[in-house]
Amino acid sequence: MCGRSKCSLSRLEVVLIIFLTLMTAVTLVLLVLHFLPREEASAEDSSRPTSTQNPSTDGSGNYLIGVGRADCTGPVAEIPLMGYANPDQVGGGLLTRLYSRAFIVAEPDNSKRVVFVSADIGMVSQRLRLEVLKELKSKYGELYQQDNVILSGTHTHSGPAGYFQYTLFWLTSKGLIKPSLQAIVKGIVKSIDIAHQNMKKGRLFINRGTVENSQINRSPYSYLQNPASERSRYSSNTDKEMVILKMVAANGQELGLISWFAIHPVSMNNTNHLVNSDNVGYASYLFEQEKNKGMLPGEGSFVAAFASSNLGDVSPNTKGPFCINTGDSCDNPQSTCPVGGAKMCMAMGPGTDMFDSTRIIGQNIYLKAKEMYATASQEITGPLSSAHQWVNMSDVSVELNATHTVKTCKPALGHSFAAGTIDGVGAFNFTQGAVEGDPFWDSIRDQLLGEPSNETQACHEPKPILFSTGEMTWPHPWHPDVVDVQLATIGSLAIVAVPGELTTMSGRRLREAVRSEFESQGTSGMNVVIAGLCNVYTHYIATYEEYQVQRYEAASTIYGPHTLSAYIQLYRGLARAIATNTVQDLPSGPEPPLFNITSLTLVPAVSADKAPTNKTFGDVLQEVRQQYRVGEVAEVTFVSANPRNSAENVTEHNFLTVERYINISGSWHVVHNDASWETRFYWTKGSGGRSNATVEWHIPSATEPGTYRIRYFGHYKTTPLFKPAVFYPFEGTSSAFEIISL
Ligand SMILES: *[C@@H]1O[C@H](CO)[C@@H](O)[C@H](O)[C@H]1NC(C)=O
Ligand SMILES: *[C@@H]1O[C@H](CO)[C@@H](O)[C@H](O)[C@H]1NC(C)=O
Ligand SMILES: *[C@@H]1O[C@H](CO)[C@@H](O)[C@H](O)[C@H]1NC(C)=O
Ligand SMILES: *[C@@H]1O[C@H](CO)[C@@H](O)[C@H](O)[C@H]1NC(C)=O
Ligand SMILES: *[C@@H]1O[C@H](CO)[C@@H](O)[C@H](O)[C@H]1NC(C)=O
Ligand SMILES: *[C@@H]1O[C@H](CO)[C@@H](O)[C@H](O)[C@H]1NC(C)=O
Ligand SMILES: *[C@@H]1O[C@H](CO)[C@@H](O)[C@H](O)[C@H]1NC(C)=O
Ligand SMILES: *[C@@H]1O[C@H](CO)[C@@H](O)[C@H](O)[C@H]1NC(C)=O
Ligand SMILES: *[C@@H]1O[C@H](CO)[C@@H](O)[C@H](O)[C@H]1NC(C)=O
Ligand SMILES: CC(=O)N[C@H]1CO[C@H](CO)[C@@H](O)[C@@H]1O
Repeated sequence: MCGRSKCSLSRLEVVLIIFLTLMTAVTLVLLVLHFLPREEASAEDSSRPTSTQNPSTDGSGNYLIGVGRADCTGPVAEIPLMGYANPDQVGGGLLTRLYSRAFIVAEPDNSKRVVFVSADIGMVSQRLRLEVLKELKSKYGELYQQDNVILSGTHTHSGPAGYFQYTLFWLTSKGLIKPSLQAIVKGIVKSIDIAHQNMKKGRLFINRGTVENSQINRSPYSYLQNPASERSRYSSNTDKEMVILKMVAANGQELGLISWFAIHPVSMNNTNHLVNSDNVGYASYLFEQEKNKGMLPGEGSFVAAFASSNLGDVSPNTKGPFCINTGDSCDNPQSTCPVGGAKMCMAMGPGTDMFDSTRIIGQNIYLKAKEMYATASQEITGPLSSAHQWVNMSDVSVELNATHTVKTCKPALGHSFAAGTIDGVGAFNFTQGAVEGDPFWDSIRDQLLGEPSNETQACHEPKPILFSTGEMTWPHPWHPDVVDVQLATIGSLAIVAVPGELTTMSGRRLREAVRSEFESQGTSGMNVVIAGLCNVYTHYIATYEEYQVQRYEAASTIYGPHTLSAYIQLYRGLARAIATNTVQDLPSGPEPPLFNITSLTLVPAVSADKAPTNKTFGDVLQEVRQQYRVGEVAEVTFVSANPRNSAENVTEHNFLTVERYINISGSWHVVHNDASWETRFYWTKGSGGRSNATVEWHIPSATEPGTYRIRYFGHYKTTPLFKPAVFYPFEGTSSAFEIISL
């Protein structure tokens, strides 16, 4: 290999080697995030005075409330999907659109406001947040800033990657992909714009309930490391509690809801290529379809967000882990199989396939939220507040007690990170629970990336370091030092915005610490929820005890064994500042950096599109049948162009419609679009710029008999000599077909 000062030309090669090593040797970068909710402490919580019961007698609202939803899907083909870090898992079409959902709550005199955004993306990155805040500043001045805007990702593992500036994520995204980043920035800002324009007097209600049969703990062996006395306070090793916030205008109009529930949106597994919002996105879809009657998905004013919480160790794949080769259970401390090792140990969902599992889990969550929404009666009243700090997480001293002070570490990932999880396995022979390094991989690592310093190794004990990312700075730092800690309160509701994935027990400890901090400052009965995947991504946060056994979540707790203790101390500080009205005295901390990232990417450039001889774009290659029954799949294939053209050319593009013929008017009426759960858009690339689009309509049982057709909309690209590329819209239409009754 080249010395750093010599041969800068081959640095690209070095990056590629590192990249390929990372991607294949370690299909690991399971940027698996978590969601989180809160739960069992609920018996105790609900007995508390959650809010003062003094609904305004004149019927006017306690707050000004605005809600908004905007598309943030981005390019649906050829871009790596964010989550499993599987280099083969790139976009190849669309199942459901991705949305940013924004909620603004302001005091009635408009003096203070809080913005909560839940976006159907893997996680919020620092790059994304900085760009959103910059846009907001140019539009709204000081109104929306880092302290009162919370950005949370749902943690779907089926959204486009490419919106990261730290090198580890940059590599696994195959670069910084501007159309991907821009789609999310625009979508988030637009959802906030819509909410901002819609603000009206209204009231907030909170409710809690238990969602059954939808989660398992995917690291139960880690959970068992927590003290028995602590575990005995809870009836389950996952938080089954869902918290919802219902929003209603003073005139009675239903505005929307936010739900916080801890579940990984990994019902769609790492073989999926269709962009979609997974189980929690499907819950949003069902709720919005129910409230926005007669509207197409993505339309209508009611906004329902199913946001992430302490989902770090929570899987939706409720059948549990089995060896896919032998059928044995692999629910063991290393999640390994007798034959084939850890690679064979996978958990599957309750359904017949991943689509079915997504549907079942999404529907469970939706039905519970619907019930809780209908019965929510506990009103939230009182002032708003928000506190925010930037913190160098590599450098936090934590006072455990009067005699012991410990420190966080520079970021590093352990060997078990490369093992992945039962929701998405890694590669090679990495296993979970490794407390010793593997000389083979360590020596490859040392040659390629450099040896971790003794100081960092000691700091992360007992984690055997695979990647000492905090000591890797070329071409930019591999992991963040500076992270956001943020807390917002709306009356008795406290939203803890966490930059990562807390495990179940980590979430319980953090909520309890924040609640008791408020209490000790004289503010009792706070409803504390954890919002996950907020503001900047830092992988996982396991408890100190869980950290000792180094399963995936612990190996991915990047600031070392005391990461959770550090966060607890920091969030207590924010709670204290809010409770004592001293937020303005909090030091703002070191500003996060904005790197000048190269536009170099490994994603193929979009070439000019070509139609087969004697065909044109939108021509039908494979027709529908003449007749279908409900429950069947209508399918049509068109001459297509790269769907990335449509993301470049227009911000919100719809790829397809299913239309019904209305006899009386003699016109076609759209019944589904590309955001519909019932439709799937597959794109397959051929050679020489040729490609096909196949649209499937999984005909739901409620479909009325009649005459239907399917249409497809795209943009093709031509590259005239010496001129910029031109994009032309085109469309295709299937033959009409009949749906006949059974
Ligand atoms: C993903 O789900 C499909 C079913 O939809 C299944 O056939 C496949 O084995 C699963 N793959 C993994 C890696 O879980
Ligand atoms: C964060 O702290 C570490 C350890 O003290 C230090 O090396 C690093 O430069 C700091 N980073 C920033 C951005 O201040
Ligand atoms: C302080 O914490 C350390 C580390 O957990 C523990 O060993 C020690 O006993 C504690 N001291 C007191 C006084 O609680
Ligand atoms: C993992 O694989 C490498 C290369 O095949 C081998 O040298 C190493 O011993 C293996 N490690 C374990 C723990 O099996
Ligand atoms: C770590 O310490 C050992 C023994 O003190 C020393 O031989 C080795 O070079 C050190 N490694 C690094 C990376 O500093
Ligand atoms: C960013 O980097 C590019 C190429 O390395 C350079 O041309 C450009 O001037 C840099 N931009 C800024 C704002 O530093
Ligand atoms: C294209 O159309 C022309 C004229 O109709 C015909 O002669 C030719 O055979 C067609 N080519 C193909 C590949 O179908
Ligand atoms: C549609 O209208 C035509 C002409 O009015 C009529 O003949 C036909 O039966 C109608 N079809 C249906 C399905 O109602
Ligand atoms: C497109 O569809 C045609 C007709 O079904 C088929 O012959 C061709 O191989 C397909 N091309 C691709 C890239 O899938
Ligand atoms: C929104 C947008 O940019 N639309 C453009 C897509 O491409 C066609 C053809 O180049 C333009 O006419 C549109 O304005």
